[in-house]
Parts: sequence; C-alpha cells; structure tokens
Amino acid sequence: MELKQYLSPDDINTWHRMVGQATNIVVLGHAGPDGDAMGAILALTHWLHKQGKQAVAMTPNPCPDFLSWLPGFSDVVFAKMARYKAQRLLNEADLLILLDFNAISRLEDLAPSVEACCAPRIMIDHHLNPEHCAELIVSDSAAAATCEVLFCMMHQLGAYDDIDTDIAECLYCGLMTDTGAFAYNSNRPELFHIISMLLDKGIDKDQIYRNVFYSYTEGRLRLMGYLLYEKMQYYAEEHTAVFSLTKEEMKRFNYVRGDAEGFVNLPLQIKGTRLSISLREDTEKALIRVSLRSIGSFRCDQMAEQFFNGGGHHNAAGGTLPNPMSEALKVVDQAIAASREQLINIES
Ligand SMILES: [Mn+2]
Repeated sequence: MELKQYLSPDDINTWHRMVGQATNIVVLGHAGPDGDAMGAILALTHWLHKQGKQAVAMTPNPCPDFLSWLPGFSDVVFAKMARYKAQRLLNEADLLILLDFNAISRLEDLAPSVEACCAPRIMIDHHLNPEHCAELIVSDSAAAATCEVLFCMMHQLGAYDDIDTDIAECLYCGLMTDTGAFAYNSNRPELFHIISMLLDKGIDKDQIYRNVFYSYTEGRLRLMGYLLYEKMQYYAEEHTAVFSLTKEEMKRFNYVRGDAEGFVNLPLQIKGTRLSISLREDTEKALIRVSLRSIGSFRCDQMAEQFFNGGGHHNAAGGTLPNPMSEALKVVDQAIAASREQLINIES
C-alpha cells in the first residue's frame, strides 16, 4: 500500500538543509499536551538524536500522568516548571520544530518566548488552516494524528529503518489517543497499514492501551460517576448532552491534571447523541474551558467559533468562556438554541 508523500522534492531539500544546518533543535508541542503531541515530539526527538543532533522536546506545561510511560518522557522540558531552562534552550536554539498545533498562540504562556526566538521553524501538524509561521509546513487535516503525518514523512525520507521500538511506541500512542483507540476518525486503510508497520517494530499495542486507558486515579472514576449521575443534562429532543465541572467539584474528587480528559466523549455513548458539550473551570486561569464533540454531520468547529472563542475539527472542537459558570451555561443554551433545528433534524 502506498503511503502519502507529503514532501515535494523542494520540501525534501528544505528539510535536509534546515535539519542539517541545525545543532540545537527544540521540538515543541502545544499547551495541554495530549497523547499525539507528546508522542510526536518524543518520536521526532528520538529520531533526531539518532542523527547525532542535539534536540530537546518541550511543551508549555505538563501532560497528564497517563503519558509518563512514554520513552524519553523524563527528558521533556515542561516550560512552566523549568522557566529558566526553557528560555535558555530557546535562546540557544537554531531550529524550532512545531508539532501538533497550527498557530503559535496554541503555546499559550510560552508563545511570546517562541515569537521572540529567531530560529527558523518547521511545522508538522494535522489541524485545519495552519498559520504561516514556519519556513516548512507539513500539514494534513485528513490525517488522524500528527504522528501519522510524522510517520509518513519519516518513511518518505527513507527513515523507516531508523524507527526503533521506542519511536514506534511514541508514534502509536499518538495514533491511538487521537482516534479514541481507533473508535473515530480512523476509517482509512493506510492508518492500519501504518499500525502494522509499527507492530513490526516490536511494540506491544495491548500494553500501550493499558498504559493510557487503565491508569486513572480513583478520584477520576468517582468524578466520572458524579458527572454522569448528578451533572449531565440531556436534551433528548436536541440529542445533546451538557455538563459542567467547577474547581470546587474537582477538589472534592482530589482532581489531578488530566482527570477530566475525555469526559466530553462519554455522553456520545447514549444512543442517538449528536452533540456533547463540557464546561470546565480552568485550574489556573480565571476562565472556563469548553469542549465539543459530535457524531455525524454536526459541525463542532463552527459552533466553537461562533459561541466559544475557539475552533477545531468537524467532530471535535473547543474554546473558552469567561467566568462565572452560570453565565457560561447561558452561552451554551444560546448555542444550542441557535442550532436547535439542525440538532433535532439532522441524521446522526
Ligand atoms: Mn493531534
């Protein structure tokens, strides 16, 4: 089976020139790094090390604990926890590679330091409408994950033999987490071709599944029960679920970072659900994080842009609203009202 060839002959030259000239490379993932961001930055960092490059994986803030098994995790620089080191690395960098995000603003608190950094940039991503902020942009919104784009790129560059078990585990993690363990956005045969090539590298995909999905705290499971039982509103006519989570509630369930990860997907398990909306008070900033998930033709990205100061993909999007929660919930009501006809009538 043919894998996608993302790079034109010019792109290949650009890649070799930029990486070839670089001696200090910073490989950046987005704020609130997920399995795809972490998998991609670690896979690429491992590969650059194999080429004898100095490369450091960096994200603005830490990732959830269920990703701490990733090979190389302990070397990732979480800028928030190591401000001085992060700034020094950016000062010394002569190449930045941006993975799994399409705009510098996705780096949040780290964005100004990256904007100020003079090193040239390469972007590898799968989000829509990449910002023109890099000399080389390899982006495919049809790809399931940045790790898929990265794998195809490495393959095209003749680096398949360089992929060892560690790199394969990182790449597989991104493919698995960005598709909900291949439950959505994963119908293309190429994806499974890539997975079989990763299995050939000796990964244990069952173990990776357990590492990611069976590693929750007791508090998370109880919080999940509480949200579904006490907090979820279900609008049967609109086939839409809404729930909210405040800082107080998080405290009650001994919330640790990442404990609310994926909760927005849970209501989609109710037969016929077309849209799920979650609201969560940010634990650090005075704002509310909104997540949207849909099944079928409902456009989450459009609702996120119109009502929640955000954007995203067709079936998965997000944004933010100002406090308090009571006001944010009113905005959600407005958003549902505006799409009411569509939510009642569309095929799910
Ligand atoms: Mn991704």
